[in-house]
Amino acid sequence: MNHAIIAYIGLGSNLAEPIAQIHAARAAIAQLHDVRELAISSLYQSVPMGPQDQPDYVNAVMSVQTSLTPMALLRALQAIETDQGRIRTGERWGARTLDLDVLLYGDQIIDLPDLTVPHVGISERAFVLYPLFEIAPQLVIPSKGPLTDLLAHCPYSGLTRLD
Ligand code: A4P
Ligand code: MG
Repeated sequence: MNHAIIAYIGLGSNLAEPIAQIHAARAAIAQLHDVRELAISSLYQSVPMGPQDQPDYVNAVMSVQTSLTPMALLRALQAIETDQGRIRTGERWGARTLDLDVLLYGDQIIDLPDLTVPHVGISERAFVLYPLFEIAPQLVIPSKGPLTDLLAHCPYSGLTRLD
């Protein structure tokens, strides 16, 4: 792969057998053209952020090496969401079979109409930071600082490690 970048992807599901959804998504990502899986965290059960009248989530974070552009990676992830039955209701933070977020793309800061990287919620979300720490403890997040500093301000609450 030429010009490969390390990207981090957040996986989340709270409908239709979330654990199976996450496993299927991981396999689909690993099979994308010009994407190679590097690592995946444990799965975590987490209480919903946002509306509370929805099931708990299962979350994980995966690192990949890729030569796709950031937008091509986003589009490929959205196609996997659609394949796995994601219906976009328009409700903010509503329940979904699968949510795939581009958390980080190398050390790049991206501010496009359809793509903000680092992902906007990254620094406050325990269900992102703790799985990320498992696979990249030394990580420094562009414009936000060392992952360990973010973790120090993010309580491990509402999270249960599965496996
Ligand atoms: N978009 C911009 N930047 C990105 C990026 N870095 N990665 C745009 C992915 N997408 C990005 O996303 C809306 C738009 O964000 C897309 O069109 C894309 O161009 P979406 O997936 O259609 O909608 P969404 O996921 O409902 O909205 P949003 O704001 O991305 O929600 P989040 O932040 O993904 O939160 N609670 C727990 N415990 N665990 C969860 O995983 N997830 C959510 C959704 C709510 N509560 C949760 C969890
Ligand atoms: Mg999303």
